[in-house]
Parts: sequence; C-alpha cells; structure tokens
Amino acid sequence: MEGKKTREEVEKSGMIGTWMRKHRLIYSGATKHPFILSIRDGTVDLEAFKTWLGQDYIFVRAFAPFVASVLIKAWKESDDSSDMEVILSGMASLNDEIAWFKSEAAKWGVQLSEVVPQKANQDYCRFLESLMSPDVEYTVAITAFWAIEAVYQGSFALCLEDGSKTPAELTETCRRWGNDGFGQYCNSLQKIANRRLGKTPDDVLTKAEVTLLRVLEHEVEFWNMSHGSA
Ligand code: HMH
Repeated sequence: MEGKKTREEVEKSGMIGTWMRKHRLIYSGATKHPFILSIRDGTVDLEAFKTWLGQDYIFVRAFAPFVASVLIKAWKESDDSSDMEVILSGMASLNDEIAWFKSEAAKWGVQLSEVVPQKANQDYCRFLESLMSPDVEYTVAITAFWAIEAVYQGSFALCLEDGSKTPAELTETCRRWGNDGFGQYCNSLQKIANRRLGKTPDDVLTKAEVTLLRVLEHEVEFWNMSHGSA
C-alpha cells in the first residue's frame, strides 16, 4: 500500500502524530490564526475578543451534549474502562467553563442572553450535532473531541509563551486552555484516540481523518468569525 504507513510505523508515533505531520499546515492554520497572533502580540481588537467570548459561550453549550454523546459511545464501545474517567473529567470542566463564561461576560459587559449565533458558529454546532448520531463510531467521535480541545490548547498556550505580549486582562482566558493541566488532559484524549485508531478498520480510519480535517476547518472559520474576517 504505497503512501500508507505500516501498522508498526503507526504504533510508534500514533496515527494522530502521523496526521499532524501530514496536515501540519492546516493544523497550524487553526492554532496560529491571526486572531490568536493578535492576542499574543497585544494588538487584539477587544471588540473581536468580546465577539469571540459571546459566540464561544454558545458553542460550549452545544459542545457539552457532544461530549455527553462521546461518553455514551465510550460506555457502549470502549475496550478500556479508564476512557470514561477522562471524558467525565472533560464534562466536569465544562460545567466550570460555563460558569466562567457567565462571569467573564459580565466583566466585559457582554449580554449572553442577547448573543445571536453567527453562521460559522451555527455550522460548527450543526457539525457537532451530526457527530452525536449513534451511527458515528466512538473512534471517529473521540478523534474529533481530541482535535477540538487540542486546537484551543495549542492556540492559547502560544499566547502564554515567553516573549508574548498578551494583554493582562486576557491572560486568565489564555490560561484556561493554555495551562499544563489542560495540556495533560489533551494528551490523555490523544492517547485514547491513538489506541482506538491503531486497531480500527481502514474505512473508519478514513472517516476519522476526514472528521479531523473538518474540525480544523471549523476552528479556522470560528476564529475568522471572531476576528471579523469571515
Ligand atoms: C470553537 N473550539 C471552540 N471553542 C472551544 N471552547 C473549544 C474548541 C475547546 O473547548
């Protein structure tokens, strides 16, 4: 099978590592988006930040049921009972995150009840909903879950690196997703995805790769929307 990695090669770095190398340009397009780079260099438009805040609150409210659907799939399909704890911990942090969005929005004067989801957000939420179907394999769903979290982790971690000029009022936001604990959690999700992808039939592998690319595209569109460049 030319162009394809052997199973042994895949087991060394994991399928996710292979895909990250193969799709590194689109991945860095999602994590090093101009909106994120503007936070990092301190030139961010605070109106754009407020737009992101309100829109992401709506996104997270749709993301929670998606994570619940992954939990159900893990319970039904997983070959490792410890997956459930990792997914549950993600759900628990979403509870905290929703409370955080509310208090952060109040600080910035953003009325969450009046936020209207923009098209990129609606499209992304509809995509999440399609992944909640029982027809979507656990392996595909956990790959998407990892990618959604990993993009935020990678993006906001950049804004905390040495030399970044992130405005003080945004560092707490960046720490939410850029902190080491969130990084560890993403690594746990990546390990689960790699384990599943390492023993999945080729047709499911293809579906997972396509789904990963869709996630990255939606993430870029979400940043574009926030940045006002949609
Ligand atoms: C758009 N992607 C988007 N919002 C989020 N909060 C995350 C990923 C990570 O939780």
